[in-house]
Amino acid sequence: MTSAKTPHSEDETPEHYDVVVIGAGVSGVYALLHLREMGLSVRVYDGAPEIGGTWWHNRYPGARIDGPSAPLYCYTFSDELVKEWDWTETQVAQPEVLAYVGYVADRFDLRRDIQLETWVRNAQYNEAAQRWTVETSTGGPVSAQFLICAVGALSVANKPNIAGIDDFGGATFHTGNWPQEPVSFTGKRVGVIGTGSSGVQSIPEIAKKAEHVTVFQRTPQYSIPARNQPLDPKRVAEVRENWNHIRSQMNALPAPDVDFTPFPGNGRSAFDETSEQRHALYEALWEQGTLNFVGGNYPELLVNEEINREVSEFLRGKIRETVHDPATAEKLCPHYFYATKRPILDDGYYETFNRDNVTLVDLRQDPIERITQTSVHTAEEEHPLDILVLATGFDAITGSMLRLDPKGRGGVSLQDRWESHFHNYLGMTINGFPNLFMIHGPGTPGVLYNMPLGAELETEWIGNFVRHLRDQGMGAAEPTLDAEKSWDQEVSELANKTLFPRTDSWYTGANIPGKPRHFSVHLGGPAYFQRIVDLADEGYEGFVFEERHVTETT
Ligand code: N01
Repeated sequence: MTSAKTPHSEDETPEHYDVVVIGAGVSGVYALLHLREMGLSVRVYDGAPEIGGTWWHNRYPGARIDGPSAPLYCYTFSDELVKEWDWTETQVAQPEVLAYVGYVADRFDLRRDIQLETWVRNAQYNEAAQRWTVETSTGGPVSAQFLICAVGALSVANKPNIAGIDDFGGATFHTGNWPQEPVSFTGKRVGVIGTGSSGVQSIPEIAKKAEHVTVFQRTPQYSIPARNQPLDPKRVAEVRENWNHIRSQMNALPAPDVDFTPFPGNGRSAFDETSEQRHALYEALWEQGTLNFVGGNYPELLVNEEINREVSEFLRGKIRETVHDPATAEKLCPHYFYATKRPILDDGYYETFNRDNVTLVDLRQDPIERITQTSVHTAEEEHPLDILVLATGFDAITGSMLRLDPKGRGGVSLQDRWESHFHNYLGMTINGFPNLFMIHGPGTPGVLYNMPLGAELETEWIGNFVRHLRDQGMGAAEPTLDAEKSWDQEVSELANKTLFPRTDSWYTGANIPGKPRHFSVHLGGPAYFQRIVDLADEGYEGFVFEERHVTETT
């Protein structure tokens, strides 16, 4: 199927590929593997010095998988891979996940098509050639018929706009851009701003080393024990033996009853059980820990205020039981609907506030006024610090596409197209940007799905789309504006059945000042993937195909 010039000779300018993939994280690595196996010529660029994407950059202390437990957070496409790779714990730590992605790259000989330490500076659609021209930080332009943006849903670090933040004279680290060299906290006074997943994972680890940790908390968060433990060899053997069945189950979870809730939970209605029975379930799920606190809960959890309030109160009770000082415990108690922000798993987070060397500052009562060379000044106090950790999250889901800012038809930039709304179709394609695909873009289940599996399924769909386009003798395709509108409606309708849009979170863009507010995750889960497969089978409704009008290597 390869139709491009040989991509590796150095005297060709520009080099031509079938596909350029931007990003060598979990998604980009699989995109290369799959599309290359289809016979396409593929080049991958990544700005980092190693592959791994989010697992390369987020190497702060305590970083570990807080999603599906090992061995289920993994690529699913290869039986051999499942048999070869030995995960050690249920909630695997960052270095091990990074090593896994590296292993996959070596195992499938992917590195020769990945160019690291190379930032894509510009990506421009050439209408006459029906190709993308890509300029990078390290060489001449390259051209590709298809552009795959595997740029990460959580990649653009959010640096808070706090007066004086650049004046701080000590070391400042963002959890999402953690340095490669080890950071020593020993004997240091450390301030951590932010108490999302990254803050909750890192604070207990930093507190074990630092002289003192001051936690600056704007919104308290619910967190469930991760209950991390060594992986049981019996469980590993069982998974390996039954991998085909498990893989099919992973993508065939109980179909969501989208008229009621996109989250099937345990399938038992909370209203069919007594208060005692419900509390026994919450207690059992708490003991078990992990994200099963959500998955094993009642289907009403994310759609019914009353049940959500009951669960939220149960979790506040756990905080009050754990934290010795009642005033600190109250400050740590959240009041939003549980799980409408990304659920967090922790290893001793609330217990950390019982330590003598940890202080909690509630920014809602005592806001930060400015940062100086030596201190964070809140309204009530000066907090002298040696190290400032910004666990302040990301311009999520859309930020990395906007940073890339591809230019589509007529030179229109994505920043202009998305100025007030993140228009797209299926979460993967954008009108005016032919032959461009996003993985885990806004409007996919992405961040609320098993991300490696989601990346595989999206990539396979994109591969089939490319094959179809070429088989039909077409040169380009893009979605219609109407298709984008109806997709947007579908994403919003699903979200509006739930409590999600009622909470300020990075799912809605509310964490970034000035960002258009929109709940950008498709809540269909497995139904989304069935939907896009059906759409392909039925002839790609919603897309306009343009005949090929030039040779592909022009
Ligand atoms: O970011 P967040 P994160 N002044 O946005 C606060 C994934 N992840 O990096 O809630 C003061 O959740 C902000 O306060 P508020 C996971 O999906 C995965 O922790 O906006 N505070 C919040 O407390 C996760 O959800 C793993 O009021 C400010 C915090 O900073 C996602 O990444 C590990 C502020 C940001 O929390 C993001 O998590 C870690 C300001 N100006 C993360 N601005 C895995 O292990 C922001 N905050 C797989």
